[in-house]
Amino acid sequence: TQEDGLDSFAPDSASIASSIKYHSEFTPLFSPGRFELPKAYLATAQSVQDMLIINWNATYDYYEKMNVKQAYYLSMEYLQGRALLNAIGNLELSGPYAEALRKLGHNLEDVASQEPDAALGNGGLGRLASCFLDSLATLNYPAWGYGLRYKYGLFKQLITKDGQEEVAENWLEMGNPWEIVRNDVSYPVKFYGKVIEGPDGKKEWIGGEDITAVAYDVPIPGYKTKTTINLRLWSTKLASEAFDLQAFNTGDHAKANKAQKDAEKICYVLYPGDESIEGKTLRLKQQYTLCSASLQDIIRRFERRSGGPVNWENFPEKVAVQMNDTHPTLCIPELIRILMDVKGLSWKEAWDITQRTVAYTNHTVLPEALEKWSLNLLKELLPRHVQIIEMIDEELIQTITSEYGVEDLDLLQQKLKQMRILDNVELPSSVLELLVKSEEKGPAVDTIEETETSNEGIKPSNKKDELDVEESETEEKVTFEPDLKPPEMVRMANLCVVGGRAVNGVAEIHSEIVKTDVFNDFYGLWPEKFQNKTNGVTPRRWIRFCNPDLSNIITKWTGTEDWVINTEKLAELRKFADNEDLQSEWREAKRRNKIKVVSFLKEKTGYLVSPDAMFDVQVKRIHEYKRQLLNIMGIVYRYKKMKEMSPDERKANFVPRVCIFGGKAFATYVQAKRIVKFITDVGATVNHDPDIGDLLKVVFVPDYNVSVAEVLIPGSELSQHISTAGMEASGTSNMKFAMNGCILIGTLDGANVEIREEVGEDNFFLFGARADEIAGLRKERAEGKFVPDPRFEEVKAYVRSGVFGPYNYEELMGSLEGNEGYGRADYFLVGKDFPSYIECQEKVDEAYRDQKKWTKMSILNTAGSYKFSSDRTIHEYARHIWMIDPIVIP
Ligand code: DL6
Repeated sequence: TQEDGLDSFAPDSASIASSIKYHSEFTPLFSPGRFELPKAYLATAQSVQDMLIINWNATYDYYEKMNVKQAYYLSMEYLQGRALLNAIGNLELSGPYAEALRKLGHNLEDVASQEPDAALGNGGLGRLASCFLDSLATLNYPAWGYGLRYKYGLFKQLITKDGQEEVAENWLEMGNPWEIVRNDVSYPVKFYGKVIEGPDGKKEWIGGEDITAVAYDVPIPGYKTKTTINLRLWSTKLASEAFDLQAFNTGDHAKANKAQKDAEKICYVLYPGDESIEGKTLRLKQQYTLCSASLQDIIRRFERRSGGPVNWENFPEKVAVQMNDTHPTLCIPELIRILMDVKGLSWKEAWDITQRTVAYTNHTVLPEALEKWSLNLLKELLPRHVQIIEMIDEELIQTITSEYGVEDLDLLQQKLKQMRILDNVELPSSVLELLVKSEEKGPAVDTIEETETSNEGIKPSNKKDELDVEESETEEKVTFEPDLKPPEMVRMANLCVVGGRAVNGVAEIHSEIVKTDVFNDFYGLWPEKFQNKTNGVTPRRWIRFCNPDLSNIITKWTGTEDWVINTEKLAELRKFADNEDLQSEWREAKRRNKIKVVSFLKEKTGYLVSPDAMFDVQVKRIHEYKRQLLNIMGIVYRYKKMKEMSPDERKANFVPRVCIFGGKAFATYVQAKRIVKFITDVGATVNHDPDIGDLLKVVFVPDYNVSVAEVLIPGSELSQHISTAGMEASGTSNMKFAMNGCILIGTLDGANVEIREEVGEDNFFLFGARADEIAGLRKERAEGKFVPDPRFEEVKAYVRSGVFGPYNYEELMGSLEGNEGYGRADYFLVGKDFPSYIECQEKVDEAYRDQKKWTKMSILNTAGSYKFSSDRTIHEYARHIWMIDPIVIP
């Protein structure tokens, strides 16, 4: 069996210690003869990497030999976090490594804490990609990840008296022992230039700027298996022949260096600011680099494995490409370009192969996050791709026209307007003629209308612009004179839906919204394309390794460690939920984890909190739709009520709480940064208030990342997932918290809906409006019919009274009211959900007072979380979208 295979190679602590010592001799950077923590970390990591490389080679060789069908996951983000404990855990070598390091004078945890987080992602989307890699390897699926090797990870967040500040996170400063630079694997990537047509009609893209993408491979080990897959990250540099030696030699060093820097900067940072044209260009260059280098690599592998003459028809039988959101959309025209222009296939063949190869996952319904790019910018940067996109658009126009016919011209025009890939671009003459002909018999042809303004890229920026964008959709349709023509745009999501063989949402409710709202027209055309794949998280990192205490208890009570792979076994805990022994072991484990959180908070924030209080946590990106503002307004209400009571009343009425927040606001998202400032100001007041003491503490943990989550989640008791219903696609931290026996307070949104079904409605604190009520409630608000709850008014007035310091909260409070200049009134319905939220929080206090009841709820959360393993999700992708089978490495 695989496990026997692993056992026979399993090194003991003595051989591990000698490997670590060997590497410490050859680890650069640190003084010889000394074996301090940073050096111990690098040497330990290198000794682990040796083992990973052996398995990684074996995996790769076997795939090559068997010519398996492989899935390729293309993602701009991977939030890998730290690798050391995860790798030795998956190799089942945690014990021997701990012992080896002890012999060498170190503790494994201290050594592991030296590792910087690999934070090549922004939030849930990137962490999902990383969980998927772990599951793919664990389940022996032949699959790889492709991404970019950003020089700087997501920014480091500092919390100062002014709120959030961002500084660059140089995660590669000490070198990265987990990567292998592959100077033997590199590809040219072209930008700009022009397209010429040969005598045979063949198109050639020439001139422009050429850079080189170099592969950096990161082995990803599976749990208890030899399978070790690859995460291939591209880094960019100047093609060596492109260095301007003449300029350099004549002393124009700046000129010679510029091209070099321009090439390298593509991989400097994730999501560079895109307000400027330079920023937009850079983002587009990043996306194209990922797509072009990855596809060239995939195609080269396909050709090599074909072994003889290549049958391109077979490409989709060997390759499945998954686009993680719309960032890798350029895969579609790039695959077509290579097949047509380089491999000589016809348009029809290339388009057919592409549609059978790529698939698209949608991760958001927020209109501002559905990417659109300026057609002009694309034409300049990728002229050949625009020609291909135009061909796809024409093909789509024909499909729409034959689907809806010309009987109802208004309907046809509306569908074309909504569904076309090219927005605000004139229809091809053939269709225009058709419309004009029909118009002679019936209604008039519409000219271009403005429904939306330019809104490119993922733009978590100042929401005020976004509000303005949305509002324009409800305005009267305007016919533009030619000189006021709205910008011509390419809608990437539409291109993904048209080009993809499958389109999936990431939780049941989200996939329904995708079908009935976001892509409803496409669903009408191709219902068979649409699927749901509810997200999941890896139980290895998110229980087994981050919560060893709870893991041991689960293993003891389920009688096996199998649950780490077969999470259905967790459900067996249900039958012991009332058992007093399990309950007391469960509570003790939670308390030990809370004590770890206490030291962590002290170290990171200086605040000392009591482990006897309830730990109430909201950690996620800061965004208005996630409603950290609702949480903190609820806390302010609690604080105000406490202040109004006598000390005895206070104690009798409130369960002591530590309210913990963490998360980053996108650097240009002004409103999110105001929310961070507000939370920290409330903390500064409440935490120093002698009347309150341990009854209430509010702590903002700076620089939230994967490692911080690994400490906080096991020690949490209540966690908040309180987005405006219909706006959170899924959420994945909700799954991690439930797995770790934390009870959720939340709305019926994203995966909350399914979590509540699984853990039981009595074990989930539900409040707030449902998704199908939101549109009506917004309308009611806009019409001035909403009557706010007096308790909400009281809280706003309290904040405005200056209790929390001199900062001007007018903008923040005003946004909850829709005053002049704040856009739509309380778009995220904080005021509407506030009463049911604070009433639900009273129920939370009541439940917590009964510790037996609470512990039972906690056990039932872990027991009911089995569905949310990313193993289940990956099996579903493999079977329903990629059509790949597991293959065990002999
Ligand atoms: O699917 C992973 C994750 C979901 O759990 C979150 O609900 C969703 O917000 C997130 N989406 C994104 C894409 N955002 N944009 N743009 O990060 O995906």
